[in-house]
Amino acid sequence: MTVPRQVPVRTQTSSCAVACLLAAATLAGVGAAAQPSASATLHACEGGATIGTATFQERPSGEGIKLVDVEVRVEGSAMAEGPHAVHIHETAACDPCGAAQGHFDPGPNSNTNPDGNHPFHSGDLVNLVVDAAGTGAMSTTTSRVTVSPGPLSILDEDGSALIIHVGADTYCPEGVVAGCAGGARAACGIIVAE
Ligand SMILES: [Cu+2]
Repeated sequence: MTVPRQVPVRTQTSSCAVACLLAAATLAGVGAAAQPSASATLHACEGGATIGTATFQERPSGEGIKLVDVEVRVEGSAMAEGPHAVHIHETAACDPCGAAQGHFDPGPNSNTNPDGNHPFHSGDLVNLVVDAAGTGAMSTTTSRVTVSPGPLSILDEDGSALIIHVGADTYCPEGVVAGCAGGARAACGIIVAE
């Protein structure tokens, strides 16, 4: 009677020891390489005040596809209440905000035209909703871009910028309609590797 009881106890202790070692190794960062990440400090297009941040955290999906978690936060009074289009634009330049050029859309069939190829660009994201106090947060995940090097990397030769627009992104359901991707630019941040 005693022996059968001891066997499961020893087994449990043994598996616990392995699990504890793995947990400790994970906590210490051993065996888990840091995933590529990037960030941008967002400035108002008029006046240049700092109004928020954007972060880009890459991670592998269960199938090994690269996913990027994007988080955007703004505060202050620079942004009007309501939804605002958010995109990754094709050039790391914000002075003026138009210097960020069109939407990030690499590849042999690239079409960075903001309204003319929307919402099909690689850099198209989702609306940021700002409250009456000027505070807003947006969180989304995209598989259209990567932070790590490669054909979809937002840290390519000329870099990229995150743009928040004055208007909402309608995602252009009617095709090419002026302003359907958010219209004028409200804020911009150059994306830099972390
Ligand atoms: Cu845009």
